[in-house]
Amino acid sequence: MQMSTQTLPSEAAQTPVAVNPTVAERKGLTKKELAADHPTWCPGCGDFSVLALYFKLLEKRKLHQDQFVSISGIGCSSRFPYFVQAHGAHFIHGRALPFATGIALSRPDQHVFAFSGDGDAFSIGGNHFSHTARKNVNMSLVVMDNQVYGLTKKQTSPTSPLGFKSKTDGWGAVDHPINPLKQAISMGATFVARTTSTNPNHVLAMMEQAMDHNGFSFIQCLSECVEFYEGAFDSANPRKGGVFNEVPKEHDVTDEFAAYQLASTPFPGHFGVFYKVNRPTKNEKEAEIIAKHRAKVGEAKDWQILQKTFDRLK
Ligand SMILES: Cc1ncc(C[n+]2csc(CCOP(=O)(O)OP(=O)(O)O)c2C)c(N)n1
Ligand code: SF4
Ligand SMILES: [Mg+2]
Repeated sequence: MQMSTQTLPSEAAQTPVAVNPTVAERKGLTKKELAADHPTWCPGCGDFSVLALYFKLLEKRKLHQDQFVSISGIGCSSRFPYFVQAHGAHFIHGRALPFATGIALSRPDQHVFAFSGDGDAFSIGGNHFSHTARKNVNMSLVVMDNQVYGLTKKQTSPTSPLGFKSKTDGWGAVDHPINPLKQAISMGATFVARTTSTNPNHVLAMMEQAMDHNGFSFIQCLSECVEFYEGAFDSANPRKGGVFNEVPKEHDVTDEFAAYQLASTPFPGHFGVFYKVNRPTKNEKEAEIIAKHRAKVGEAKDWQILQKTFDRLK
């Protein structure tokens, strides 16, 4: 068979794309250019704030549409990518992370942001949350935690507190809620932070740090569902008589045990970075294996290697 020397998209994806100088000189995008559609969330939903701060982050870091992707699962919060005028996908319920992993591993030129809800990330997608954390895939996950299933109109979620009355727990929730921070730390996430949508500067600061982290960065962002769990986070909001306690300055973010202990503080707990360490990412490990293998096959292109493999199977 005659083999063409054409470069396939997957081959181009192996090496970070050299930034075209004219592109580098481009001005950062504005919120107006980044906003795709008017969000269909209920007026007052906490998710509006997270979206506005994501636009701010993209504006501030001068990211263009060809440098990032936004991936989500299903839920009110997961509508997120619809509202961003850039590459993204609103994927299957609970499956944002495997989809995002595929992009992260094959497109090192992209920063991958995943957005999820507490049901999407910790219930149906709980296994993916654990495994993406332990694999340390290079991406940022923001979970808009409203402690309820919003889209499906008020079912108990894995973070709903004991006694929460919902359509699935008419007498009040009886199941012990999960603590996403403790779960992320114990599963091997290398960046774990907590914020709340009512503190915009803090949300932006956490998103920036998450984005700058090399590895799996996870942010639990409290984001009120005004329709089905109104007032859930008042005790964390000084404007509603609550307290916003930052992670103490003396906290050592590399101390796993200290992070775990701090994450055990009863609600409203602390806000900030709980844990941050450096560990080789899955991206780096796979790139190393590919580079080693590539050295053995000389200049052969991906599809030529694949063809050889198929030929051997004939
Ligand atoms: C496989 C599958 N199971 C169940 C559903 C129904 N469903 C859609 S969203 C959702 C829960 C959403 O809750 P959450 O992730 O907390 O997002 P929120 O709406 O609160 O932002 C459920 C159960 C679905 N779409 N797909
Ligand atoms: S139902 Fe709740 S989570 Fe969904 S858009 Fe309305 S306020 Fe937001
Ligand atoms: Mg929810």
